[in-house]
Amino acid sequence: MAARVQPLTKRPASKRSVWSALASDYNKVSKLHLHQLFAGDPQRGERMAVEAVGLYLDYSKNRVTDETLRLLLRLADESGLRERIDAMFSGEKINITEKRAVLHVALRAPRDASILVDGKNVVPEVHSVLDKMADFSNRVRIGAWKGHTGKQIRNVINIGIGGSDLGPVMAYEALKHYSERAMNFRFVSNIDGTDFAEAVRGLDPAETLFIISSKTFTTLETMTNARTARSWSLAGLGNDETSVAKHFVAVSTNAAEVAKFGIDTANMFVFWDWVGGRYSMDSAIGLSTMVAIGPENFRSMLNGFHQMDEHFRTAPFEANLPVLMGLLGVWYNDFFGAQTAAVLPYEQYLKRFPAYLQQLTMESNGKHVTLSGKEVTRDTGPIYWGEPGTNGQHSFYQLIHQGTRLIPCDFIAFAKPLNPLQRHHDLLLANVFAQTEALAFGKTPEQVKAEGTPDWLVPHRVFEGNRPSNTILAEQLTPETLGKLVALYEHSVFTQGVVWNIDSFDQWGVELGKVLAQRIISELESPAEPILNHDSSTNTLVRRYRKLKEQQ
Ligand code: G6Q
Repeated sequence: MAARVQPLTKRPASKRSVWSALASDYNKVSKLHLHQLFAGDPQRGERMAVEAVGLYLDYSKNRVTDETLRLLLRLADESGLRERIDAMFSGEKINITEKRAVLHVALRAPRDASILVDGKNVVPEVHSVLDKMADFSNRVRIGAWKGHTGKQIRNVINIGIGGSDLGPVMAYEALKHYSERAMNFRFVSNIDGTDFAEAVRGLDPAETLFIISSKTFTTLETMTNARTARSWSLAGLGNDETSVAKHFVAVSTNAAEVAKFGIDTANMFVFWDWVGGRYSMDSAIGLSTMVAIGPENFRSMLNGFHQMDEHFRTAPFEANLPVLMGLLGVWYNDFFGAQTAAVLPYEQYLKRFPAYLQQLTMESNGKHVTLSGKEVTRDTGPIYWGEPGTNGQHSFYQLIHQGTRLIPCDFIAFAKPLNPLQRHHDLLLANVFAQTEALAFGKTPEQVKAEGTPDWLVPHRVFEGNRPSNTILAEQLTPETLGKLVALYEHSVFTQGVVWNIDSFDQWGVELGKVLAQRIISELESPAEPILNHDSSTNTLVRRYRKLKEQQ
């Protein structure tokens, strides 16, 4: 199982030498300004760019020299990245703490591919689920799948949380342009009753289909919302239990729990334990996406994912988009001490992309021990955040431009708009290019003075620049492009996880949250005053809540 993982943990000696070489390089490079790097190399903007599978990555506005890149690539080699990529793609159980293969790449493998897990080719099963999803989606979209009273389904509500929610929401928003506009798509995740109440507001239960998405089918939030949905649906359909079959379908790995909940397993779409929650938007968890955009568009999204997978698997590291982005992230995280990274899509449809990436990156690489359980010696995953441009420019960009922290940014833009209106798109793109330019080159006191600024105001209007960014430019936001973009970040996260020698595919911190509340629930709900054995703060909060609740 861990045949290829084990030796990596025994490799620190050579890896240490490249870390120290990078540390000395940092001492030199951190004193250089991007305007010097550009002035010294007029071709830099063309040289430090890679185009692959239709995505253009300009990484020239990063605080690196050729030597830095050479060392970072050596770091990747010495971390065993090539072997780890092969291990992932060949179904080895690289998620060692859960003893699982990590095969989201199999979800988008072509029909004739063969990927073995425990000696069994999983690709035929992947495609048989996709076919079942396509048949179901088509029937719902054309109105052949009718509700209990014979009405057509007009509303689809996905109930799920975390990986069973963020991907579907992000993909629906990102691909809304391609969606069936005669239908409504809503998403319920929070256990806060408001989420459900607002999602069903104004909807007719006879026209509403719920997709209960949960890998385990035991998650408190999802099961609570699913039960509430069941009551809401039954109440609107004459409390006829047979209506459940027409208004509820499940996406899960756990058939027993699905049946226990009362959903016919014929209406269940499966996936597998080798698909991590945050890597599952292209599995059956994407059912709401497929209903929204149709099977053909969904398949073209999978094709986009697959193209990036193949690029990652085969391209030399120096021309490999996820590898380069991952390594640049390590450079800022571990040498410049950057604590965060901003993702700034200049595309309104990608408004949920930063939230999606927060889970992908932070749940994957927010780890403090190595694969062998030892405390890490470097900082791991940075905090990801962002908002779509240009809105962010009118709020937090101030800190990126003139604050005291270094925040590496990814700018994402598309050449062709999906909604071409007058000059909007040129103005949008002018902002992207202007921002990356201003961040890199800033404005000197001399330039500020030359504009006629009074001396006392000059320091306030100076921009020191030297603030790094990547620019990702693609032709247009299509299902295929979205697949490429998500896979780009998935593999960039993987690259970083390999360098840090951590398990990017477990999530014990999330598991903890799933059990923590259990003990307190009964203390909040018990009619008799409970005996509390928490700390004094928690005990007081519990008592205060009980008292306030009684006063209602
Ligand atoms: C993702 C995490 C987590 C998970 C949710 C929902 O990688 O494991 O976000 O997706 O906790 O879990 P279920 O799908 O099992 O309900």
